[in-house]
Amino acid sequence: MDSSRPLKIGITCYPSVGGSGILASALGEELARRGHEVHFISYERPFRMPTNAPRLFFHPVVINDYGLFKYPDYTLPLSVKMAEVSRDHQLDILHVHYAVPHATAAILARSMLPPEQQPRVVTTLHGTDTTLLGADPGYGPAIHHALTHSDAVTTVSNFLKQETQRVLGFNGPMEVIHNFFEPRPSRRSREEVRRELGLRDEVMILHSSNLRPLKRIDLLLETAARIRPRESFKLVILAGGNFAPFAADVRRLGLEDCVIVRENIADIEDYLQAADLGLITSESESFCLSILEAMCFGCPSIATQVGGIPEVIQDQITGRLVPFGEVGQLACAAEELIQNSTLRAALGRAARQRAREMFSAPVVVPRYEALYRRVCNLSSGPD
Ligand code: GMT
Repeated sequence: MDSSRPLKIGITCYPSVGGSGILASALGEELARRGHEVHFISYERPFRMPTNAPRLFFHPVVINDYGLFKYPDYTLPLSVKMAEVSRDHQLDILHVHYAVPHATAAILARSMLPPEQQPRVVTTLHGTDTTLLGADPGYGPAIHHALTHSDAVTTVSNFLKQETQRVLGFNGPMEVIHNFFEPRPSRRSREEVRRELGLRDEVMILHSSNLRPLKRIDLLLETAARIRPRESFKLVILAGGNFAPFAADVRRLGLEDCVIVRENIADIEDYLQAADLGLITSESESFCLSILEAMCFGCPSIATQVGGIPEVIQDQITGRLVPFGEVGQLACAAEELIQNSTLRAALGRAARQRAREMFSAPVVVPRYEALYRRVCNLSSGPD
């Protein structure tokens, strides 16, 4: 068999704004660019998935909301669609991002097919599928089962690998493949974006997240409220979701003039290139793709020292790490980097270089390709 032939790969992810969906879309795009045929299977076209790209296809899962069910079921129609696409397009691989319910659906889909039509199942764990749902007795055993029956399991950080062993008691092989980010060209200049945001000489502090409770937006706003002088910065929040529930906190802390919010932005690069400093106050994070996105634009971040973040930021070299919950220390670090533009630029340069050397598509995507070939027995030798 030709060990270098292009592969046929199905990818399932959450299509909405979120790290795992963004990573999965980018991976599909890069794989198609490298000559593989990629089939996305999900309930909606993934956010940021390009339209009209060669070798890139989307197969929607149709969910019927039967009156009989109190809660509509997604796992079964997803598994039926996965089996159908695998059979019709002779998929080599089904690569699922985020275990629940995608890995379970893939295992079921594979078992619906005769052996000669069965794709290999690769499961990538992204974070809360282990750290949150893995600890839930209603999900944990199903996740463990799906991992045990996957042909390969990957995690996006060493931290997440260890957590998967600890929380789920899963001791099978797991390969750590860190996330990557390849920025698209921005549509507007840095000046245009800063003008839109009403920025003059202030340092633009960027926070980009889906605002879930573990992002600790309360601590983000408290940190901003402690930074002095107030006129030295603006906090721009790119919210993957509705910011309205936090508006009262912005008013209570007197931050109305310092905080600018943009919701569900697709052209994230426009804002990344305009930013000077990232700020992340999460209580848990397996990797934190938004830190990497900023690094690619030479923008260093100040972040909490939790989970996989120390695998992304090296303290004092490519950014700043602060113990979780220490808003005073977060604010001090921000003040230092607002005032010291030379230090900020040096951290930013090192951050950009690290992003290129460790977390770029040319470094990371071949690791997935090698894994696919290995599980399909197409490896021509040790990689
Ligand atoms: O909670 C989120 O941010 C969403 C979640 C997801 O699956 O979309 O993010 C996880 O995956 C990202 C991509 O691998 C990681 O960068 C995030 O750190 C991780 N989130 C958590 O672990 C909380």
